[in-house]
Amino acid sequence: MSINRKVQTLDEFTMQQLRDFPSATGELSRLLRDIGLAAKRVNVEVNKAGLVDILGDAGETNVQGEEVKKLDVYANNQFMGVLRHGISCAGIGSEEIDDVVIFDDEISNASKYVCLFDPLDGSANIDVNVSIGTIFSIYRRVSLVGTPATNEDFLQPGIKQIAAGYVIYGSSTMLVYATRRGVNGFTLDPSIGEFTLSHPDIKCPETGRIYSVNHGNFFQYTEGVRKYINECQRKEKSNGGPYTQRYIGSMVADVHRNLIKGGIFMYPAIADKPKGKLRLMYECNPCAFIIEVAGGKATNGSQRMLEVQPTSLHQRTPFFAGSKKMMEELESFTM
Ligand code: P6P
Repeated sequence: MSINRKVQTLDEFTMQQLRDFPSATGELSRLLRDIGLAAKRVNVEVNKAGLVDILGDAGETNVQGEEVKKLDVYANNQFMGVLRHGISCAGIGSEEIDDVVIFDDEISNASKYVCLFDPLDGSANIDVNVSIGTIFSIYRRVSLVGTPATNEDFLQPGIKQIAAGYVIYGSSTMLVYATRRGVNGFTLDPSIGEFTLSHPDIKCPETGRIYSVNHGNFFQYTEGVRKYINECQRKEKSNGGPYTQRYIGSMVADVHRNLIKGGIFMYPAIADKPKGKLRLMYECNPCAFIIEVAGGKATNGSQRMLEVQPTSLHQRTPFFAGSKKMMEELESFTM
């Protein structure tokens, strides 16, 4: 009986990766399957957010001091729940929770991975139906497997990531993840309720014509960033007219567009956010990992993003990432 291999589901894809590496334990495949399950559950709620009273503030504020939307809470609980009840994760760090959560049960302690995630990034866009996303990052533990995970397992530089990815809840729902072997995109097929391989071996175009930045903060940026933005707008550019400016205000959507079409995304430091706005551990490092594996570059404005040594779970960082040549053009103005 021939099995329809034309449409490979996420689980079939990760199983195939396992076949290619017989020494692998299958833990990463199971972890990715757990993340895919939580993403499908979140997707259902995101898709009907306008229909039921799940909008609006949950009346709480999260560790960031931001008003928490009910979907934030739901998404956080879904991802934490599947990972806690799975068999491949020793603990998690979440944008929604002050400290890391060590699962500390026999099965979880025997897991070799920990996971960090922003369960629903861009949640301010929920009420206006703009694409939002989940971002996740997977590390191998540095603490002894068989014992409870420790803080050090989470505060590792991005270069140590085993895998990283995002889910974009947009016109379609996609899960994109990277390992060192490559970046692959899976589109949710509602007819079978599975993520199916739709974007194999994604490469970030070496250059592009889209620059993505919040122009409202222009006069707060450094001189070098301002000069680069002016360069993007210059008419008589050697490679044609001015670039196109696109800024969705939802990191996953902006990063995903640039990953596919080429472009550069910038969230520089500004006066009231001297260390930037975006979070190193569960927003910038996973996106930087994906962009680099796909052939692009990512920095904090002065250093390769993946080499930054973290000091705290929720630390912020300036973030510049995208097509290699556009990043090099930026660096000619800023570094
Ligand atoms: P600003 C959404 O709140 C978010 O964290 C990212 O998804 C997005 O890229 C950024 O903030 C937008 O921030 O200050 O431009 O609205």
